[in-house]
Amino acid sequence: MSEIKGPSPDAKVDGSSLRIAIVHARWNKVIIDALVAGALKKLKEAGVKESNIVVESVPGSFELPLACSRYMSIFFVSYTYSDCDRMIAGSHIQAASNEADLLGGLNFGSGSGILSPKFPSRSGTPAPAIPSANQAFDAVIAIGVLIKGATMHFEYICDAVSHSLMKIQVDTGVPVIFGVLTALNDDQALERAGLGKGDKTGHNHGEEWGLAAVEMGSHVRRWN
Ligand code: DLZ
Repeated sequence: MSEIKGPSPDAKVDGSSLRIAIVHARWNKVIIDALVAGALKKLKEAGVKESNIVVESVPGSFELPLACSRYMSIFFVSYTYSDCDRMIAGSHIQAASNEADLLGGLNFGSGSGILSPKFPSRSGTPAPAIPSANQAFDAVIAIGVLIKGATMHFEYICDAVSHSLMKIQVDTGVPVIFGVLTALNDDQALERAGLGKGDKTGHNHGEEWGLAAVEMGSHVRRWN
């Protein structure tokens, strides 16, 4: 009996207007690199423009939730004030973040909800909530490779990271794609990046994560 896994290949979505962030850990780098490449390949095939993709790295998987949540608080701003029009776009996220600070009062991740940041206008009149189409990213792909060792470290990190990533996406309404492999040994992880040995090459799961980001990003635009 053939086993069908993963989303239907028929689910073709146009990603040409989407902005996607990939945040990846650097532990197990060979596997990470293959997964990131797989995700990028599918993003591009779906039409996501290179200029609308940002790739950021953090040391390990434990750092992924914080990085993802910060990325969601950074806006591509196309926003009109009474006395200034500004466009902040592109991949210079730190610059965008600083610029947003300068513009006054973007509320970073303090629980006020990133879809309606407090953005006071210069005249003192509260500015309207920024529509979700203007948020920095339509989806964030969190990629990490956790491989079980001799201690309980693996279990704690897997548990913390998976719960935190889920919480971030539910709390913010921005899809977080769970690209964290939780493997019991090196071979399991290699196979899931399409790097397995012999006749067990496996399949690169990064590709599904890319597709999932495009699909969820476009769903959320429609739902908002
Ligand atoms: C410490 C650690 C260990 C033992 N294993 C992994 C791993 O398999 N995959 C991974 O992404 N990160 C690992 N780390 C690092 C932690 O995720 C984290 O970076 C450090 O504990 C510092 O917070």
